[in-house]
Amino acid sequence: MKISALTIFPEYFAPLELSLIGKARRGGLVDFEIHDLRDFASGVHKSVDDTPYGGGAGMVMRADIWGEAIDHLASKESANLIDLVILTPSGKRFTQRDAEALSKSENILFACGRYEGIDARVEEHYRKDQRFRVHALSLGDFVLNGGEVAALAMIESITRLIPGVIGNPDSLLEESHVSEGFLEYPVYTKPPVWREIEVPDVLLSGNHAAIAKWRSDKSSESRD
Ligand code: JCQ
Repeated sequence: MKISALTIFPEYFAPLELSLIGKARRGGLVDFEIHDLRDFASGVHKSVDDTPYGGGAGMVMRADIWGEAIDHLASKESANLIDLVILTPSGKRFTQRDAEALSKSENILFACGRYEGIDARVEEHYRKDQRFRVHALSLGDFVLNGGEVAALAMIESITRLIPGVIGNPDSLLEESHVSEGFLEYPVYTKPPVWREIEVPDVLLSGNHAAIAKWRSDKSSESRD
C-alpha cells in the first residue's frame, strides 16, 4: 500500500517513522510519500491561498495549486484507482469501518487543508474524475488548524489493519467488535489491590464463562 499526503507542513508527518508504523514501513508493508504543497506554487511568495469570494474572514486554499499537485502525484502512480481523502470538519465522521475499507486500498492520497479550507471546486472536480474515489472525512465535531493531525490519526488506524503490521492478529480479531458498535471492557493487571481499589473478583475466579459474560456486559455500557 502506498500512502501519500499533500501538506504545507510536511514535518507534521515525522511520527510515521516511529513504533509499529515505522517498523511496517521499514519492512516494506507500507510506503509513505509526504509532499509539500508549496512546491506546486509559483511566484516569489509561493502563496497557496487567497481571499474568499463573497467576503469574510480568513483565507481559502487555491484550487489551481491543489489541482496541479494532485494531477502531478497521480500521474506518477501505477494504481488504477486512488482514494483521495480530504480532511475537513464538515466531512463524514471517520469510523473503524472506513479504516477497514481503506486498509484494502492500493493507493491513498491525504489532502491536508489549512486556513478556512480548500476551494470547494477541488472536491467537485475529483469526484468527476474516474481515477479517484473521493472521501471527505472528519475526525469529529471540532476544528483543527489543519488536516495533518486528522490524517495522522487515520493513517495509524488504517496501517495497523494491514496484514503483518500487528504481530499478534488475535488482538485485531478481539477488537473487530469495535466497528460493530461495541465498546471495549475495562482491563486490570497486578497488583490485585491498588490505592484500596480491588480488581473485580470475577476476573480472579478462573471461571472463563463468567469472565466472558462480565466483559460482554461491561462492553455495552456507554461512557458518556
Ligand atoms: C478534520 N476534524 C476536524 C480545518 C477547513 C479542508 O478544510 C478545512 C480543514 C481543516 C482541518 O481539518 C479539521 C478536522 N477532522 O479541522 C478547516
